[in-house]
Amino acid sequence: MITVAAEPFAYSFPPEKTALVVIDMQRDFVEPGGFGETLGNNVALLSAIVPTTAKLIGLFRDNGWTIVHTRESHSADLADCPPAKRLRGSPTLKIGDEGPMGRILIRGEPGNDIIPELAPLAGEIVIDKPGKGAFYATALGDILRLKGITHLVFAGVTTEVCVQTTMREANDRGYDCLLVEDATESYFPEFKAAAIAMIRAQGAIVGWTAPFATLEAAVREAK
Ligand code: TIU
Repeated sequence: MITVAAEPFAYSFPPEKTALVVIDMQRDFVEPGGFGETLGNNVALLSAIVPTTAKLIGLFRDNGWTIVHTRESHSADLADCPPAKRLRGSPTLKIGDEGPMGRILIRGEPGNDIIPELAPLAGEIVIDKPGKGAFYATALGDILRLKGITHLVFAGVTTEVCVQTTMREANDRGYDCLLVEDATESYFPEFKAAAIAMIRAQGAIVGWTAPFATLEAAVREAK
């Protein structure tokens, strides 16, 4: 077991039964012209976590631990996109419309690619998810069960939307979850802070949180 000086108290994980889950670090959310910007957000805020997230992925790669990447995406015919999602609000472009990086939030389009700095390597698991949570309408739960995974470490965007939704889904399924604070970001800094606070409140009601350096130090000390 590796024990991290996390909040609200120590988080222990068996690395061979732990997966890193990197949520939706795709061009749609991080780069101008994608889904995030069509919703009215300043996407520049999200780039700040890329170097730390790359180090986190590197830590798992160097140790041969399981890595999962997710993408929020829909099929080209929009069969898995509820009209309620597509029609919500007043986006400048709707899901499926042609944008500067191809059709918005559609699987296989350039905008749906994970950003090059964090691109998955062969053998890493990539989950295409139509919802905010990565367990809904995907094979993620089955894949983790077959691999005997019991603990999940989370990174990605956005903290209070897809990251928090997936952590809550995972928590209800019995996984012990750690969120890496400086490897997750929101378009709304106050929502990121609130999400971190509510995840670890009430004795880690949803899970634990820690900065990357604290996780890295724990891994180093365990060697
Ligand atoms: N809009 C927003 O903050 N997030 C999403 O729509 N998806 C994810 O968080 N990935």
